[in-house]
Amino acid sequence: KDVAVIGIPINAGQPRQGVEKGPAKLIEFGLLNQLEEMGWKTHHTSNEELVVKLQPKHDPDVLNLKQPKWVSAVTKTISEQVRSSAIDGKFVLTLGGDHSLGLASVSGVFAAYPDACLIWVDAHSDINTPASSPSGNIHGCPIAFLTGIAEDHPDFRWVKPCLDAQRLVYIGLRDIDDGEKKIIKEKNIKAFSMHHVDKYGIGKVVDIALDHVNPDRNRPIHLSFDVDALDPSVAPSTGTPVRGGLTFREGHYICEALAETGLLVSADIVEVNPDLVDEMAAFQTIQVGCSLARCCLGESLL
Ligand code: DIR
Ligand code: MN
Ligand code: MN
Ligand code: MN
Repeated sequence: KDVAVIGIPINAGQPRQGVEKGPAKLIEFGLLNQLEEMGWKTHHTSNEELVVKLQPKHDPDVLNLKQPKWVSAVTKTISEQVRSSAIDGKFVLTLGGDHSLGLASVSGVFAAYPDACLIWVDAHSDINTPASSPSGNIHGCPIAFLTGIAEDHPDFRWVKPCLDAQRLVYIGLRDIDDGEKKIIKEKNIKAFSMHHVDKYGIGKVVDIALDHVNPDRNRPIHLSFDVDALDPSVAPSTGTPVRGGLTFREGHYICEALAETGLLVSADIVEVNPDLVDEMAAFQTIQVGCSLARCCLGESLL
């Protein structure tokens, strides 16, 4: 049991400072020790110097996207770390950092496991194309590049369209742009909003989600968990909180149920911003981030 814990301390995919401190805070809180106590051998890479080193001097908007060169350089470089750790047979746990890092984790995991499927737990669908994005923030765009539906963009030509839209499922959505709604409809992407969580309950939602992306339960699974999927009362310190999110247990249930399949090969815990709200809120959010990560790695399985 080996886990590569890969920090991706990036904030360039969105406008709020502080999210780059998320990975270090999760580690400082004791995540590595916790995983070791569960019997995992941990291999940690913080990438702190790397992310700073890769910041270009000049990074103007290109085709509406903000700081494209920095996001591209970081995610491209770290996707290689993810790929090689996955090929090594390690569980890959990436810590964010903003959700533009999905470009690194999903590209890397799908290079190692081309038949994998993706479960994206988020208040947002992060499927804006450069043209549809109302903000220009790249954390709202990773899925558009990964599925190959984004318009050609000079900084993201390295991203292979590795993700079939039918191998993707969303859970927790409640704040989706009009352009994104259109894409989700057109591409017939399976999406469970909070309305569906209320209607069916989280147990049923995860079952149906898996039946869709992984009907024979034979595909490796990558989970990308944006902590803003959780209700802001559970995870307050995040850049774009939205009311009416997953409860503490619903969030943990998703991680536990995926771990229980034995097919989970990698997970992202992203958008923890310890500079937001206040110190208590930050502590609470970091604590939840650590416990979600532990559940992904099998804590609470009997
Ligand atoms: C919005 C917000 N859909 C955008 N996205 C967020 O900027 O594209 N993603 N907050 O996490
Ligand atoms: Mn997100
Ligand atoms: Mn985000
Ligand atoms: Mn989000």
